[in-house]
Amino acid sequence: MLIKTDGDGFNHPLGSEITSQQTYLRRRGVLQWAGVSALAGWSSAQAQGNSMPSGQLTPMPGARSQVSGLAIMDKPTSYKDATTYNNFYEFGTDKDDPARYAHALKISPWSVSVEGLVKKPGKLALEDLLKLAPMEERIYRMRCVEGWSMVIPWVGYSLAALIRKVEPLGSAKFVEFITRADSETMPGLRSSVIDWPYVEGLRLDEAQHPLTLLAFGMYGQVLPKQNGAPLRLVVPWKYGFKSGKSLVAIRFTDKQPLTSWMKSAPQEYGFYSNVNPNVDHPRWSQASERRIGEDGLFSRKRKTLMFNGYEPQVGQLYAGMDLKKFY
Ligand SMILES: Nc1nc2c(c(=O)[nH]1)N[C@H]1C(S)=C(S)[C@@H](COP(=O)(O)O)O[C@H]1N2
Ligand SMILES: [Mo]
Repeated sequence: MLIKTDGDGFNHPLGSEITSQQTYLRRRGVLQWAGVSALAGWSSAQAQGNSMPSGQLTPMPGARSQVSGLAIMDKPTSYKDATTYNNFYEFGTDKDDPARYAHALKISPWSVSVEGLVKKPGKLALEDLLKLAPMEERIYRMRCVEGWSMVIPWVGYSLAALIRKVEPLGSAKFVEFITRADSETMPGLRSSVIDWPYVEGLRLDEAQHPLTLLAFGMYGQVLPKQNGAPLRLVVPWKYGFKSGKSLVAIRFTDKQPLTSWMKSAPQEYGFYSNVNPNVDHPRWSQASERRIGEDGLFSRKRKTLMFNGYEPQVGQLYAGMDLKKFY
């Protein structure tokens, strides 16, 4: 499989260019999105799927994030690469499968069920989730365990806002994330690489960390389906697979969840999966990475940073832990 890159062409608005008018725009965007029924807009954008955000998906601007330490110098990955080189095994294991097949995913209506050890369990409609906190734009590094990385301007808000709202009980220690599994629309479910649905998990304090993002958009528009529409997790200091796409349930538990990747290959994928250049995958080094659109097809030029560069913000979460053991 070849990666075609167009190198430049990044021109979405920076947080600083976004004015308070965007509050109006955002509301309008929300309504448009909620109103998308046959999702024709999604499929035509899907078919093009290539250049810049084409303007065919509903705009979803975000205000400059208030979370500190987010300014990074890295150049954002082109929209084309970010939307055509994907891992979304529900649609197949090739990098271009999600862009080809995810158009079939039905995202309206959508709701997320909040379950387990919380005072306020229940189903939250997407429309309500969109209004739960102000949308922020956050440019995060994303590093896949396979050794490539991207830089993506996400739009969303801290998962902590949702967690506060549902009021976890004192006994809640972990959060499990369950994603959509629909054999009608997801050809990948025929394969048994993963015990579907795709399940991920975090410790409660990791889930509450301000960097942990509940994302609804990217590049100033709603998420394309191949990137996890209508909402996904983004945990920037962990390997990409911790960031579950197309979430349908969030469950608070007192036991460490058994995630899909732990089930399928426990020696290779641990619960924590923090980006760590000092702990190699059993089959390959994690010391460096290839930035999509920047490096040659097979060369890895960048040194991988501890916690993907977010050590100042998240290092404390792991103080005293042996990260070789808790990989
Ligand atoms: N539901 C679901 N979520 C998923 C995956 C998946 O296969 N299914 N793949 C993960 C992996 S391995 C990566 S690297 C990221 C990729 O996100 P992106 O395609 O938006 O860059 O999504 C993660 N979330
Ligand atoms: Mo990944």
